[in-house]
Amino acid sequence: MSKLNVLFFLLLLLMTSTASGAEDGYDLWLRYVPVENVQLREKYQQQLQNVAISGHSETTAAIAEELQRGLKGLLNKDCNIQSEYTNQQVLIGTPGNSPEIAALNIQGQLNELGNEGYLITHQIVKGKAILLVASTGEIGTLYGTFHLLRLLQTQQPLAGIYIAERPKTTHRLLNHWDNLDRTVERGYAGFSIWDWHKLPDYIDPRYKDYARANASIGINGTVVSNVNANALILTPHYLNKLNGLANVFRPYGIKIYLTARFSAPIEIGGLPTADPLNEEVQQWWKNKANEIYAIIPDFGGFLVKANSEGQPGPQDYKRTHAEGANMLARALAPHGGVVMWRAFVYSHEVPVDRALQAYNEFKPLDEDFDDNVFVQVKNGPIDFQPREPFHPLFGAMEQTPIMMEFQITQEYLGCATHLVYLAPLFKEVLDADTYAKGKGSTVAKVIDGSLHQHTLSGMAGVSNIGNDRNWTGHPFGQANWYAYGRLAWNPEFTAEALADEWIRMTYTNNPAFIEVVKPMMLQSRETAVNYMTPLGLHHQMAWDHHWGPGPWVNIGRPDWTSKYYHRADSLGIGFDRTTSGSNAVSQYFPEVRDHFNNLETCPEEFLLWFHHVPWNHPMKSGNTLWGEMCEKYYSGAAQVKTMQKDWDSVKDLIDPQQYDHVRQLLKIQANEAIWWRNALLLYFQQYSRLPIPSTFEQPDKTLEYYMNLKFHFVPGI
Ligand code: BDP
Repeated sequence: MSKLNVLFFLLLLLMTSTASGAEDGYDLWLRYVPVENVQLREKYQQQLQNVAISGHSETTAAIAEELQRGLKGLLNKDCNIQSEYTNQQVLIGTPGNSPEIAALNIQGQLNELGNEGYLITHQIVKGKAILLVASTGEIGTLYGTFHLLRLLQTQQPLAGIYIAERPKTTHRLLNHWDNLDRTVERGYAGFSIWDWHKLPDYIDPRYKDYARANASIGINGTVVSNVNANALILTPHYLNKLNGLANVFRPYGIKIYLTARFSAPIEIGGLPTADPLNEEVQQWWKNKANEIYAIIPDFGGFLVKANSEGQPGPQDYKRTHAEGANMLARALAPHGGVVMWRAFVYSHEVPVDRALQAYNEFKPLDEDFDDNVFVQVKNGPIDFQPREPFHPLFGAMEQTPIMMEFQITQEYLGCATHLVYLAPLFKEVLDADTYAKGKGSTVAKVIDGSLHQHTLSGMAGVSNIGNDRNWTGHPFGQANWYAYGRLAWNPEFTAEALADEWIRMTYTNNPAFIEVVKPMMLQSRETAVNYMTPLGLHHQMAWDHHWGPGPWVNIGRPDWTSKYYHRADSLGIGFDRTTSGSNAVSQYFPEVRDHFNNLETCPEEFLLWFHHVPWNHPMKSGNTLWGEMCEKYYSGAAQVKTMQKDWDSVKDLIDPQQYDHVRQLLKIQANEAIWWRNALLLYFQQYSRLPIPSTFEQPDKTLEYYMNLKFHFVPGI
């Protein structure tokens, strides 16, 4: 080959590899590349050559399209997919769309699994053993199909398979904090994926890929607008645009929900009031609901942030949260919609410890909410901190379905530059025991409705999705979206199992890679806690943008300052929430209250959340409190260095572009971990007046340096 030819060949190679765009992260965990184990791939090829997908709906078409795409990629071979069953090896369908499935003796089982549940097993059809993916609902068969593809992606054998799945919750939602101008509140992955200007005429292919990704993990609803709501989203102009999205999402079982600005009757309705007991206002919302359902017949309902952080609400008219929620619920009820009323409220007057306020407001209203109202509660009593004890409202409201609100976007966990796998955080909360009905009354059982026998149950996750090519900014942000959806489906899944699945589907099944990356993910949340807010510290972030450290923040309302939370003084540090302090502990059931209240039994990870502790307090490790703080901060920053080394060690095992993206972000994280460590320790040292042990590398900058850092443009505000 001449030099020119070689150059041309190389160029061609480069062009074809980038044109395929396979490794830019866009495909998420639906990365259908040939099964690495060749023997297994050949086996799958034999087992899945001919497939029948019964039915002629948009959903069954979506199933066929997904399977075609998945099998072609995974098996590296075109499969034969038909809509009529004629002796194929695989049959996907419902008793309603497939006479063969209707004739099987599995109807009782299918009924138990419900419309969204599914069965994957072998059955004899017309004398031949075939692989069956069946459900009573077509959405169930879509979920089953994604499960089947996941089995292939994670290299599971199909022989003797028996999978019976049903979601543990009825409502599994993403909450987008997306504004109409396409900025995303606390979003770090670019702008909103909703292109309002071009909708509904231009349907970005991303909408369908968004629906596919969500359906693949069982998410069945999305609130597309910010909780700090704009009433305009409820006007016909936007409702027509929403219809464009709803049409794309429907085949994938995803309903659209909207945030309802409480003052909308004034702002877009021209009424003088938004008082929920005013008949005209009630009628306005009824008309609005009718109008929405005329355009989007399967509209899901409203999410509401009211009387919180300046948002309007029923208390503006001296009405209760329940009166406000019920007014909306009654407008939606005839159409089957629900209201998700947020419990994230705290008063402007700051009368008591902010941690107490949601419980104080909502617990007395337990009997008052209509049947189609959820109260949506953040995982902890303050605000999505790196670590919080579970919110005391879990278990406390027997009559009301309580929906979990997690934050997938990393507002307080390093935005989209820190690798922090959030499943351990989610699980810590879900597995916590409320003792509401004695031992074993976990938060998971509260939110899946089983503890208090609710038919409505659910979870919401504040989305980390934006229009970045890889959706979430940090490639590992995808794992948090994934794990959230899977836990909303079943809170019993483990963080480890979900990390394992996600790694295999997103990167590789290579054990050498998994052995390194899985432990790295599982440790990463504790690492972030260590370099940000160990031992129960919380709310120590910078003013407004919440990205870097700011223990000195002392402006604005007291409960927006860091000092309000750390309470450091010459004697010690921590917020006394015991029975002799703010008494927040007493909002928990007695077993939990006593556990947290007692300095001896309070877990050290919540020590400074509940107790004000002297600097020389002896810790379990033998260190003093100050010594332990130093240890934690230094180990956090050191752990990020270890993550860097671990990641370097797997360099050759995955795509170079993917490897390099994470490598660069880890470098940022390593620097920022030191920033957090130094800023916090130097700041607290003013009070402890104790040295950072000489065994540790001393900070090379002064406290003043850190305090004077100013950032004018940080994403997410
Ligand atoms: C806080 C965020 C703020 C949100 C608020 C909420 O900083 O942007 O509006 O939560 O959940 O953590 O309403």
